[in-house]
Amino acid sequence: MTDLQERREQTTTTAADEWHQTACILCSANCGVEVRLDGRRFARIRGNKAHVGSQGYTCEKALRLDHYQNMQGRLTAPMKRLPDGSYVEVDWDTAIREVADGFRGVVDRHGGDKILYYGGGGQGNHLGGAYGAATRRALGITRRSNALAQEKTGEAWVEGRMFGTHTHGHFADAEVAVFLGKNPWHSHGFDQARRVLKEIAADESRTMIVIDPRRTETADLADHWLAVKPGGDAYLLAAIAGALVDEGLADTAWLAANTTGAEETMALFRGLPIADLAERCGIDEAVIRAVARRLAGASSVAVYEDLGIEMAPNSTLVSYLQRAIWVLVGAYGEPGGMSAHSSLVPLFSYGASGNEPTDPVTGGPVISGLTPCNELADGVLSDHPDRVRAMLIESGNPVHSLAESDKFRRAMRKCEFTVVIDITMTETAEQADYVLPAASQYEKVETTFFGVGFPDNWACLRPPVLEPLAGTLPEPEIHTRLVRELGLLDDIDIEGLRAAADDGEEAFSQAFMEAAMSDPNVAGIGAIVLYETLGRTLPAGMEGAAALWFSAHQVAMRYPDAVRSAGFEGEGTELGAALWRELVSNPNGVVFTRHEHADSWTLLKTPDQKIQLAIPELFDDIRALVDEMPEYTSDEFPFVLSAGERRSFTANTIMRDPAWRKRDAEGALRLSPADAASIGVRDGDRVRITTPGGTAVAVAEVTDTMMDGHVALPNGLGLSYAPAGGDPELTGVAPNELTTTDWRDKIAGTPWHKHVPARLEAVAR
Ligand SMILES: Nc1nc2c(c(=O)[nH]1)N[C@H]1C(S)=C(S)[C@@H](COP(=O)(O)OP(=O)(O)OC[C@H]3O[C@@H](n4cnc5c(=O)[nH]c(N)nc54)[C@H](O)[C@@H]3O)O[C@H]1N2
Ligand SMILES: Nc1nc2c(c(=O)[nH]1)N[C@H]1C(S)=C(S)[C@@H](COP(=O)(O)OP(=O)(O)OC[C@H]3O[C@@H](n4cnc5c(=O)[nH]c(N)nc54)[C@H](O)[C@@H]3O)O[C@H]1N2
Ligand code: SF4
Ligand SMILES: [Mo]
Repeated sequence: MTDLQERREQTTTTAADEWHQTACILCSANCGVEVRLDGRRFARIRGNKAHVGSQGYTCEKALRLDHYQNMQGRLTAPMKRLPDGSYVEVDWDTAIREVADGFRGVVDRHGGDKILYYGGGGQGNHLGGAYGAATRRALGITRRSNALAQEKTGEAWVEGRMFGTHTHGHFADAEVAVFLGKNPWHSHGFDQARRVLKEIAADESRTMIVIDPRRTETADLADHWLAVKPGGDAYLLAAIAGALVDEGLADTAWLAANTTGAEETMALFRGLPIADLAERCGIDEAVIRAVARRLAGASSVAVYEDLGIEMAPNSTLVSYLQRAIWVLVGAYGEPGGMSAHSSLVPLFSYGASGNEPTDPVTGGPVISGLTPCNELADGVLSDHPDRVRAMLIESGNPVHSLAESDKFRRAMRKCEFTVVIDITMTETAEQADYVLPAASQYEKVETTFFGVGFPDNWACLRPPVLEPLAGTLPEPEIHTRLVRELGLLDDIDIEGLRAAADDGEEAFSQAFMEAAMSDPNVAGIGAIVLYETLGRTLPAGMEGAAALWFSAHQVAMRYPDAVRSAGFEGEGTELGAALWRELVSNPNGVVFTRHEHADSWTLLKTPDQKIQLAIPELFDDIRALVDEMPEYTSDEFPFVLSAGERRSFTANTIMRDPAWRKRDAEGALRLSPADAASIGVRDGDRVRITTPGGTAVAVAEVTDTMMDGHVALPNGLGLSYAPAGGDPELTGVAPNELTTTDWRDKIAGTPWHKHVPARLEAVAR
């Protein structure tokens, strides 16, 4: 038995006293956990101390993961929609044949570019998307989108122009940490967030700055909580940038050496009316100047922006302004500061930055290959000849998660052919022509590509804890069957490659490279060729890891020194092979690159490997900030609703069973005491919320953490769920029944979900 098989034996034994290493899939942190089984139940769950990133840390949510794994309503057979809207079970062979035929028909009638591929991964499952790429290739699908195109595309638009790549802060070591529209106490986003936040708060030499209208749990730990008016961030940040330049705090020598465009950018900020901007955003000028000085005086500054600005007015502009600020103070490339990083599999490509194509139907910018989510449904519902006619959706729930749920529902029904791959009958699956049941994230090998660490970056390939539930298949198998049915494997010498794989990695590597050179299809559907060949030599359950073989070799080729510093030995393909072996056999995760700080500069992808501080396309918008700040509220809709807050017991739509929530059972509408009094509601009363998009009733939570005029609903509520033996029940408000697709950023098309005008009324008791 090989070492690998031995480890696999150890991790799949079902002895009740055995701990299985896996990860929490409820947010991007993917903390390592260990579970003990009782049959198929997760009897005990604890943090995995040996995990490379989380080192035993978890938040309260991980302990409730049995509600995911053992939810009611798991699909156990492919479902086919009948003309009356009901579903019948079909066997897998029939489903694969009919799905392949259905898509082939759309390709014949309209072309593969009229099919939309949506999703590809949630918080903890990104392997399926790697195989989905092969199905896209097989069908000629070029249109893509996923949740990133309703949050991070504005940021990517900015980062592509400034750095040509993604940057991230090292909060564990930062002297000054800034959270901008981000509540890491609940939403995490970096390893061991609460531990890090508490450390910063306890250390007098370090400073935490939180910019958020709500006094969040993170704000409570901050040295400076800037309670910005909702939507006022552009004004606040312009004022900080203005103060930096005014007071001569910009690091001009550093800027001259490391950036281009600094002078024109400083000229733009010089002389901005700081007092006026301060008044508009609701923050004292003295506080703004104090923050500017603190940033300028710090040895390291790390900044995290998130949905509070990415889903609010001026979102792309704010993404730029915050970066301009930390570049002005020279906060790039220092230990504890901001840096580019390596990736096992990059989530974004920046190749077209500055020259983004537009969607042929909606005209929106296609950033990193993604059509803006807010334009998808409108495009389908239009009569444009190039509109999308079919959809393949996997591991995403766009009917629930995208603006104006009903519009997406109608768009799906208007399509000629729609297929959803999910583990259960979601709001989106309920509109599909076929639903293919996937194995859960604990029933197959999985990983996340969210890793953004620097100087060390890690990845964790988790072996399955359980066999797939009967009737379900892991995505790699589903895509392989589809691609095979589409005939793409017919001309590839799978047997020959399999034989090479049996002869060992070196033989396989050579045979695969030769095959890829002689037939472009081999590379095009590479994940599936790897799955069918190398994958078959991996221990049972690990086949789906095969797609990462290529990624491991690529990382080793791109960053050989950093991979060697991380402890791997060898040159060329030996180095990649060493990394691959460790990845596929270490369930505690692997540090795959260990960089020098100087690498921050070589990792930049700008033509001159300097930071491009100026984005002239945004300069007019910055000049316009001297005008009045627009008010989006009115007499009809006097409140600003943040539709989709992260809380203790929210996890997008991954957790459907409402019983997983230990508090805030229905997901309350939070509002300030003064606002509650003004509409005559008390804690626990019902409130009707009306927006331009719709209306809903929520339970009220009166809290002095909310600013007057600002109210918030949680994200991920309003899911239907049938408890064992019971009828389906809807708990809480689905936020996108209240949003509209036109309410969005003019640059990236990202929604303004944090800033929805709303009216509130007490519902009679
Ligand atoms: N518990 C939990 N954690 C999660 C998730 C989850 O569902 N549940 N989802 C994960 C995902 S997919 C993501 S993208 C992240 C998101 O993580 P976050 O962005 O941190 O989460 P939110 O609570 O949606 O928004 C952050 C803050 O924005 C503030 N805000 C509202 N309006 C404004 C404004 O105008 N300006 C500023 N500056 N702030 C404003 C809100 O008060 C809120 O505190 O969380 C991840 N982590
Ligand atoms: N109004 C409003 N809307 C929002 C937000 C907000 O704050 N406000 N937040 C937005 C953000 S930041 C995000 S990231 C999105 C998230 O929304 P989506 O991108 O739609 O993702 P999830 O809700 O995580 O849905 C994941 C789906 O994957 C399914 N699933 C779970 N495990 C597996 C598996 O192993 N295989 C397959 N095939 N499927 C699986 C689940 O059942 C679920 O249907 O929501 C967005 N929508
Ligand atoms: S929800 Fe996020 S932070 Fe909490 S345990 Fe899971 S992965 Fe870790
Ligand atoms: Mo997200």
